[in-house]
Amino acid sequence: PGVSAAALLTATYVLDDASGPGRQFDGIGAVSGGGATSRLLVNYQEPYRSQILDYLFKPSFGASLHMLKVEIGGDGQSTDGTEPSHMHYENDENYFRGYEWWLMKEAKKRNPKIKLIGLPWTFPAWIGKGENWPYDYPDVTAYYIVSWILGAKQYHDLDIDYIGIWNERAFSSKYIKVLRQSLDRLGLRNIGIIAADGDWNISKEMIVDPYLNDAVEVVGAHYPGTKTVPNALLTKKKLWSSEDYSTFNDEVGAGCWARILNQNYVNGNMTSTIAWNLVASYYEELPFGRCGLMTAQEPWSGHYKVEAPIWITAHTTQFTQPGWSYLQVDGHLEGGGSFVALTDGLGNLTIIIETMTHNHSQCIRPPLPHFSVTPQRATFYLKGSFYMVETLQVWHSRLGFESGNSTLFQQLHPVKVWKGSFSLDLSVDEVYTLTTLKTGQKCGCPEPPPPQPFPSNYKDDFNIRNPPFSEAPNFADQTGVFEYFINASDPGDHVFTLRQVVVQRPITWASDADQTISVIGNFQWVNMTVTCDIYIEKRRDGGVFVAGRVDNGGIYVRRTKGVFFWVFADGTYRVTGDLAGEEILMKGLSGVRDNAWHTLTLNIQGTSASGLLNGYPLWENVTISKPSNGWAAIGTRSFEFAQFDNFHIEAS
Ligand code: 147
Ligand code: CA
Repeated sequence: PGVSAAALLTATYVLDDASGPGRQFDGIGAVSGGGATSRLLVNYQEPYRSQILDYLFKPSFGASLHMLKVEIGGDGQSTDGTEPSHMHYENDENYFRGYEWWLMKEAKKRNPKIKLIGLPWTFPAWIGKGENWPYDYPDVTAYYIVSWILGAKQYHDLDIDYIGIWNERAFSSKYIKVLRQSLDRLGLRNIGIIAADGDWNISKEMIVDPYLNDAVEVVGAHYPGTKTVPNALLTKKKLWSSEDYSTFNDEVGAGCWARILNQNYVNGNMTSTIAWNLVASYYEELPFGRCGLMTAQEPWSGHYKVEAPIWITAHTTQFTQPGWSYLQVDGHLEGGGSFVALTDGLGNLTIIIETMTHNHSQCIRPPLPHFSVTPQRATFYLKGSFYMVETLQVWHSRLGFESGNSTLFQQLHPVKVWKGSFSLDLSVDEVYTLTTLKTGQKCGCPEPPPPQPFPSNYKDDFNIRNPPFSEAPNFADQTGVFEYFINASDPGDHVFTLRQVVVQRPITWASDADQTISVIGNFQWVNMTVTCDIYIEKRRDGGVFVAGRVDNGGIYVRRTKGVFFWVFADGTYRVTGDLAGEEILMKGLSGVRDNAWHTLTLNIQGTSASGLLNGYPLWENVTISKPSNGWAAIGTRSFEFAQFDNFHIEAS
């Protein structure tokens, strides 16, 4: 009495297919790699590994992704590690390295229609014949990429749908045309080229170069902030956000993802959005920790977490397919937020509405200009062939500010459509899907095991005859590539070892170190004893190390600090406080030789470190002030062959 309720903002929106559909929808996807983002996933035990894969790929189950983009490993650092190339050297070919082949097969097993995309971040050195550049010999680079595509088919029966150029680096028109010709000559006309996986600038060249324009099927931009540019529209090509998201996977990350999934089309005419990254399966302290749609970073415990972005994905993916079309609508809600409407052209209709607020939907980049969103009533009028729709299934999410107080992908009562119309009261930070499809599902699945720290007593003798993967569990290569190796003629007990195999600095994407390094364990470790048998292969100036309290990796690997115990083929040793070897804490003679096995032990307790060679003290009482904690690691002095065996760590 005396006070009237403020009128709720109300507005009407028309969905009509009478004048034909809008752009074709190409699917929602995610990236594995760029780099090494699925590294720890492969070592999960069953049934947990399959459960995780189901959440990502199984249709009508979880994220139900339409596309999987993978890195074409190039032996170089590509954000959270290196991924191995199928051609380390010019005359080398092996299509069983790394885990991307396996991941693509697991995705296809669950969804045979999933689209596959390959994109390189780095290339092995031989591609550039000495230059840190992949375009001087476009035929060589095209041969390298086409080999990957042919290998996918020949060894894994995988059909690649799209191929990229060079992630977020320069493109070369010449190379793109050569690649297109190489594909066409092999009868691979169906494989579309995405270019240039950076900004929109390639569209300017496409407009003036009809051959380049013909060669490119999709203009792909990264982190477009939901906007495109006039030149991109002028190409009349498909426009994609071919990498986006990269945001910590909490509720704000989910808000970011919900907003861009709709608004990349609404504001930017983009018909596909691809998340970096698929699943956060790398040590969390590496760069961009937990920036995946879900988290699976503990193969030793089996613990994983289906985060909110998975269910935000489901709002679109479970109710659309590549090949559907967007309806021509403006898509902006009057009270803020957006909607998209899609159809299969066979009478099905899916509407996805999001009302994310500014502070609840910021992505890592670009900066998000201010906007406001208020509660509102939306009335939709279905016209054309949708006038006949009688009911729509309703799926709903509301994001709170912490996990646990959100509603995620819940089915509500269907709405009745009365004479082509229905209304919905929208609050803020919500997602609604309204759809004619009845196939949506959210499982009440078993809980994964509880989290556990990395085992504090950990051993690997690398004695495995037919390893399922080329890399040993939990080792996360940060420069160089460490592979299982067999010394067929070894007389002793080093038949099965781990070997560093990158012998020339790759064509880099990030600042790889000048040394190779693979990290392992728990970043919180303070005190530890690391023991490893080592075998220097490079004569004269070869060298290897074992290390503890290693405090960095990924794109920051060059500035890694820690406690590094090195031995060199010239019979000397060093203790350094950094990977670069500039901060020398101790040095002397060791008697170590190349092409012989030795055992190194590094012991770090509190502020003191000591080292043993073949079980005998070599140095002691070296004072360590920082870093205070970090991973264990192994590595080499340069890009050189070296072997490691009987790795053992005891830590606390
Ligand atoms: C992207 C990379 O393509 C991914 O591999 C990963 O590193 C991801 C992490 O956010 O970032 O690279 C970008 C790096 C910097 C910018 C954009 C993309 N930037 O500063 O605009
Ligand atoms: Ca062994």
